[in-house]
Amino acid sequence: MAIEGLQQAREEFEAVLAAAGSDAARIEEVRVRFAGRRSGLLRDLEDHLKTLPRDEKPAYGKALNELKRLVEERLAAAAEAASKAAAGERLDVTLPGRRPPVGSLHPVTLVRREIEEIFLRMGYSVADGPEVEDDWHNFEALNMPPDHPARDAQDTFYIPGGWLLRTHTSPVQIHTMEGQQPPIRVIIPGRVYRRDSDLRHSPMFHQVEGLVVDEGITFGHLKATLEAFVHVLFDPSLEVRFRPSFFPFTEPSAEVDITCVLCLGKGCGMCSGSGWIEILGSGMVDPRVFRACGVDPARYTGFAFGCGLDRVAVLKYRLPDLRMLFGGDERFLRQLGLGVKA
Ligand code: 2NL
Repeated sequence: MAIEGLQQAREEFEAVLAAAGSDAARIEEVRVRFAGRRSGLLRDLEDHLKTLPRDEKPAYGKALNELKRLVEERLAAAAEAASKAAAGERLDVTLPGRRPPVGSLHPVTLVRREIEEIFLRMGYSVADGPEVEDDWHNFEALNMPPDHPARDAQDTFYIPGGWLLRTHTSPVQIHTMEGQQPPIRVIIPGRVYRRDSDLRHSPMFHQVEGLVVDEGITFGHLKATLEAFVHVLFDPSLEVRFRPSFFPFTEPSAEVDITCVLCLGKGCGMCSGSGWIEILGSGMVDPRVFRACGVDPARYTGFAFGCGLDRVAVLKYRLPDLRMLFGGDERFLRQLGLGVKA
């Protein structure tokens, strides 16, 4: 066999190896056929070399060595590619499973539940109502006539057909009084909506409001109740102060401040240097609100209050930005130590 025979052997090898693809067993068959030590084709060609005349040996031997090297290299490369492909497909059933991340309750939910617990222990019930309301329940019955500034289209999301997204949870209290005579002791947590969006405002936020109506309810009841509430919610060592204020639905009205929970009264960024943090709005229910709901203001008095849940969450969890509560970033919950354990 002359040198052309080697060329033919090479072409055949390349064709057969290509046909084997990444099938390890077929690559092994190709190896045995061409490079097998006992009966491979290369071995036969070596035997043939020995039978050649002396002057033909050098050229043939050189070409044969080149062919051997090529066969070895191609076989090694094919075997490696095959083993990589196999590893990619392999399923190791002994690997431990991945734990699904375990979630946690949102800080606003935790704060809401905590507040519900405090008032349930004081004998209140928890009520809820629709987030889409009519003008009467959200404004008119709360002593906010059509020209009242709080009704400005800037603040309220209106829905075609005379509906709106409630701007506070007070309409639920109106429904409560419409449907039930006193005594009433109720709190209403829920989502509320205002056209407001900046560092401290989100267009959707959470409120809890409370309402107590009975014979003989006084501002003293309001003070004692709200003092007890903030002492349990934050800390009994905090000072509480009542500051005169105005709301259309209460008279008199007061805002409630507590010692700043961050600086304990020294003054910091959170309290704008004042040492006090506003935590509640409150007041004695205006007789006009009672009349609008069919409650007799000659017989009954009552107090009401409102508190922003998101703000309480910011204070309790020391959040630098209120918007973190609404970002839906699970890293945020993990950082708070509230959950999403991997
Ligand atoms: C605040 C102020 C307040 C009320 C809410 C209320 C409800 C009825 C009658 C009278 Cl049905 N008042 N709610 C009263 C005073 C203040 O909230 O700053 N909220 C975050």
